[in-house]
Amino acid sequence: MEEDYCPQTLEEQAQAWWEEHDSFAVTEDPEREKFYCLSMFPYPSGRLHMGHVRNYTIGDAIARFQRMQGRNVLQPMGWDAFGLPAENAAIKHSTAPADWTFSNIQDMRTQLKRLGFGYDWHRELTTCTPDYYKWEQWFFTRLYEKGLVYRKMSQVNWCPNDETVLANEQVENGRCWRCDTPVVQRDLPQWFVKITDYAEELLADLEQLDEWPEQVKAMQRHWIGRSEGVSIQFALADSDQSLTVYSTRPDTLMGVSCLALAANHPLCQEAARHNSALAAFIADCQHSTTAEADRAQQEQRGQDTGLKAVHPLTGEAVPVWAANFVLMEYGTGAVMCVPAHDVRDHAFALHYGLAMPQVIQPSDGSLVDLDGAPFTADGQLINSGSFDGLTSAAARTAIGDQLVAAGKGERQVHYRLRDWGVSRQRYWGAPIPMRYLEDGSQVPVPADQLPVSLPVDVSLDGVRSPLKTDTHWQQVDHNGQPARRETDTFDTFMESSWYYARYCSAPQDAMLDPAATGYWLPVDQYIGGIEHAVMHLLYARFFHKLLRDAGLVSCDEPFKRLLCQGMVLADVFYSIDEEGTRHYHSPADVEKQQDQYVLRDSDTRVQHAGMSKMSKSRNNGIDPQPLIARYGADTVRLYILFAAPPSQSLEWSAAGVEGAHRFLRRFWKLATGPLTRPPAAPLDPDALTPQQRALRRRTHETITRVSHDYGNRLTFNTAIAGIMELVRALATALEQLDAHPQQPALLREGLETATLLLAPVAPHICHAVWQKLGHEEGIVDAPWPQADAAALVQDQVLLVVQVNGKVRARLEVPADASRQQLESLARQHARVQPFLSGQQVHKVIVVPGRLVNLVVGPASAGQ
Ligand code: OV8
Repeated sequence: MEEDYCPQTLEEQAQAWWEEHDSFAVTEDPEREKFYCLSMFPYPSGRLHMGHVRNYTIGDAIARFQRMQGRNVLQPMGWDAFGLPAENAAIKHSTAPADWTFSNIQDMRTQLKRLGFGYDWHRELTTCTPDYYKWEQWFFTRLYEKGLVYRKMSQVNWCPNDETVLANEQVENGRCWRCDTPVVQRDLPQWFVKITDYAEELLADLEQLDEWPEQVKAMQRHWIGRSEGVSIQFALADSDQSLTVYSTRPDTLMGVSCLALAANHPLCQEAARHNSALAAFIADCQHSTTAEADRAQQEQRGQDTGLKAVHPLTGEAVPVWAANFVLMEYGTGAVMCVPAHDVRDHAFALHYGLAMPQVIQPSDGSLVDLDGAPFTADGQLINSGSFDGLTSAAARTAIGDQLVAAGKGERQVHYRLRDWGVSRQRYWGAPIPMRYLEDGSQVPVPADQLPVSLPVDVSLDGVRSPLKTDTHWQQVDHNGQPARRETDTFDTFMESSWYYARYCSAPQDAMLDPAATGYWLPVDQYIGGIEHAVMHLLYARFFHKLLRDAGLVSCDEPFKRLLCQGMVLADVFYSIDEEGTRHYHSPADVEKQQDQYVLRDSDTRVQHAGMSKMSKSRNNGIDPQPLIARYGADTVRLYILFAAPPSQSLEWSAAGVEGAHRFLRRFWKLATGPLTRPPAAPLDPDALTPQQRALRRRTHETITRVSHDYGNRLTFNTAIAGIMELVRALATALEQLDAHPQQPALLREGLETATLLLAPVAPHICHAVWQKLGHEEGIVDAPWPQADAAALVQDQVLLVVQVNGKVRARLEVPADASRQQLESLARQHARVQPFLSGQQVHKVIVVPGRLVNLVVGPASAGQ
């Protein structure tokens, strides 16, 4: 009979069963439809946090559901093992990054197994091992040979604390995204991969991704930043030189009040030789510590260079300024300023008292107050000579045409996207496989000398990469010539740009096996955090196209459907000490007494500061491990999926975890009671009472609903709510187990269904129940239940009977009853009769299938 629910034991048994049967190992099977379910692989940072648990629970539920649909499901796991955190931790704990990393991997793998995730561990990969990064190095040298890789000096964002170059995206408000140190500018030779060659395709193919969140596609579109415009030539007065500017608004050309140059533009530097104010301004700009990404946003400052340009259409003189908001790295290092119609130029002109000629007016002819704000929208041209009266769109064509005809302009498409700088000056990364010969030339490492292995037995002092100081390692023979190795390593986004493909098969002698990638790719479902919307997801799409062009994969896009999970939030609590310092307290240490929050086992009051993302700084992280130990993996999984739809933020609630656990106990009680006995009589749907038919309908409706929620909407929360209702209904019906010969078989069907439906979410308990119900096969391989169309037919409906608008009775009636039948059933009902006696029915309102309202009043005499 009923057993206690003991998650620790039954979860261990289920996991042992999967292990023994190697349940999650898969191979290509052209006969079967494949499903590749991938969750973003973790940085092996120490222990799993709740964001990981959420990510991997969502992925596992999808994978298990798809497997029960009969698909050949690949769900792999691995380690994004290079990167700064390992180096920083190694410095802190005086270990080598490799040791720290591998020990974390051990711990985190154990945790993932404890959560029961169904990974094919045979495919586990670790990006810091030479057998992985060798192929990345090989591919890089191929790209070099194809002309898709180059080295150039460029101003980079430099984090003085981490001693590394940061990509623009890694600079947040002028600070390092990892350690928050203010970023400075520095010139260094860097390796770049030509992502801009693929800008057009990366943009166009977003259209194919109809199962990606619109928000992510919009972010990528913005990041690529395609624009159509005209590059316009301004001759320099008294010189044979000219300046070229690019503008998407040639319709405003007649409103130009100056040209602005980057401080390090050669013409500026030249002019500064005779202009000390300009020289001082340039020097100031170069000492600016503002990261490139943020410079465009800072206060506009400038200095007149004294140079004059010639307006290409009017011939008028246009002053040339140096300005801090123009970047040499972007476009030509020169822009045209149109203060009346551009926000930044407007602020600049206001600050320096520059002219602000209005050349566009609103199409409705209304007036614009340029002292307040520029008019940036499209409109109609004024003060523009022969172009007056044209719309902005027409003027863009007309002015563009005239510039082109005069040889002073060219139509161009531009992108905001820059080439991908992949060099990092840190140690813990894949060495960039390039060498420098004594004559200064650069050569790729020959394929037969790969990998360039990273020495792992090192000690870190936290200042310089061991590669930079190890001259022995740096020296190498290149076909008989002395050469020096590149000491920079790859950006870790290189490793994460192709790992999904390496999971498909990991040959010893090749980067990828096209037959295997052809079968498994694209990934059918990719799941990960929204923080990867631009960088990782754009680099991986780019890399995929490079792999395709090398014949290593055959589809155009790596990830068919994308789910970006929401954040996990938790309560923030703090107290303030005598010195006024805030101390954050873990939600686990706080309890509510009456209406106040206090620290557990003390009467120290704490303040509640709402909910926010779990973070170390606010001490509001909830460690998954103790929860798993206390409640079991199924409870944690169930809670996480039940508490919120996957793409929304999840507000952590201890009471919610308790609730999930209670449900599993109820389910266990239902499943281990009398229903484990096989029913004496098989289910005969025709022999059911109306009440039993209703329960059976609920069972089958739940199948329909849950299938749709898991498969299409990915809303596990609503699916679980449906299963919970079904379990509740079954538990109630269990009380009348012996009331009807069909009842045991009916409940058995309901219970088996609920178990199958719950299996993707809480696989351990469902595995155990399935065995108790006498199934030899594991529930992982059980086919998904199908709703029986006959059971879904609603042959009875609930009719509400009102007398003068007040509900007096509810009764089951045949779904196809006529109005007349409904009225007569209502009148005859025992609960209704008393309200009719001595009364006369004046009016009857019938809403078929729902309601009968009898309007009655005193019987009038003579009737
Ligand atoms: C909390 N290795 C990279 C990475 O992000 C992925 C690679 C493909 C570039 C957790 C935090 C508070 C997600 C994350 C990712 C996955 C692996 C984190 C979500 C943020 N979060 N939500 N709640 N507890 N590795 O180890 O950081 O976006 O999808 O799982 O994360 S990672």
